[in-house]
Amino acid sequence: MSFFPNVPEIKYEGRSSKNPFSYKHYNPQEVVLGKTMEEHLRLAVAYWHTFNANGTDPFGAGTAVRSWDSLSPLDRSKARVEANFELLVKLGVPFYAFHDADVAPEGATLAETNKNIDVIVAKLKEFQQATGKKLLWNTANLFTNPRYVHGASTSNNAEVFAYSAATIKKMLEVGKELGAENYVFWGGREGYESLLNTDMGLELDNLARMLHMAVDYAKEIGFGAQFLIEPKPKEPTKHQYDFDAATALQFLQKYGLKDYFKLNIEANHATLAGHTFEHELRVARLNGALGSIDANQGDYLLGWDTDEFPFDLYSTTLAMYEILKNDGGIGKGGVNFDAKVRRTSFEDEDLFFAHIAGIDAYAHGLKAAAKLIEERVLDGVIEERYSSYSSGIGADIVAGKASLKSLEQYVLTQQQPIVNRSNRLEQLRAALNEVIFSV
Ligand code: XUL
Ligand code: CO
Repeated sequence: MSFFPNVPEIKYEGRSSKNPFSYKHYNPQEVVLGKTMEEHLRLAVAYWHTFNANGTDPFGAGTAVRSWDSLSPLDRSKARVEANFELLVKLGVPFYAFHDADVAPEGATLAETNKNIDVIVAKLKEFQQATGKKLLWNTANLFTNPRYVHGASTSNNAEVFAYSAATIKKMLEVGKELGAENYVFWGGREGYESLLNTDMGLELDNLARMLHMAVDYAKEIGFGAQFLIEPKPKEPTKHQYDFDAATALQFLQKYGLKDYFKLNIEANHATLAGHTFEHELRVARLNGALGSIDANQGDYLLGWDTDEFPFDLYSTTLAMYEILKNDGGIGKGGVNFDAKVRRTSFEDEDLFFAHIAGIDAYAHGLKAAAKLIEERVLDGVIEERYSSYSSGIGADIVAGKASLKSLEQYVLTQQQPIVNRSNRLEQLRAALNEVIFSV
């Protein structure tokens, strides 16, 4: 049975194609800087947005009607598994990602929930084997159920901490069973509403305790996935502890967790934190912690996480630039479309058009970023801009040969006034435009 009978397999047809069911830029086997596009991007579909979201917002009901909606909970979950793999095959996307709550209905007890999960995991495994599709990452949803009202690992209620631990344990086992390449921790409700009633020290210590327990258990069961923290500054929590890349890295460092975690950087979370996506990727990269990305984009006119499919070529180009500059590229991570169709795009086909748009935006960004690197458009400018550190007093500073005293001596002996040079940023931006237009 087909869930998307009107959708053909999406192939690369190039720029001149007028077929909306085709890629204009994503050509999986095309080699860019020594690797195929498929290898560079490691594309993934996010289960929750694609198979669970139906367009509800705080003011209105769902607008999308899917064929599985009328089924009983467990049958609905089974149908979604089949729809997931049909979509992956038709899009030619190699990976997917999910939370426990996305794939199986929650039962009345933990034991019942785990039983439901086992039924679905067996089906996921069967379909993975039949199609060759893989799990980029899985995670535990520790934010939807009302028990997480005060947080999960950072709840004031130790019973909730315990329930969270049991849920994470199960999802680590599921990750192992399905061969997940990564495991994500997004602290949706790990934060606080008001400092007036919050023991921030205890909450942060407890968050670290939970992550250490997860590291230990993964070792115990031989689950070799890369662990990832996904920073976000707020929403749903007013202040989230993993605010941004720098904050998450400081936390990992302080609690002796840095060796076990990298970061999953999401575009819309970056902008909510007041950063660009490329800023967050640069911070992660410079700290050896660029693990994976959640590819989407926000709306600069709105202050919340709109999770739109990415179409901004500046952002995808500069994101891919950071990934290409990263040692090993995206590594075990991937480009996961943590993105949802707009509420007004409620037809099944929109799920395909949205992924095609996002995938082509990233393929275009990859080609533009490769050209920026090959032609040294930015490297050349940066090398020249910092050239004062390659010789003379600058070289001494970099080599650690200078002190306040020696630098004072140097300044006192200089006859000429200091001369600065223009940044010519507008010229550089025009050069970037040219590269994006040209690929
Ligand atoms: C929420 C978000 C999550 C994580 C996984 O903003 O991005 O879906 O990616 O829990
Ligand atoms: Co995300």
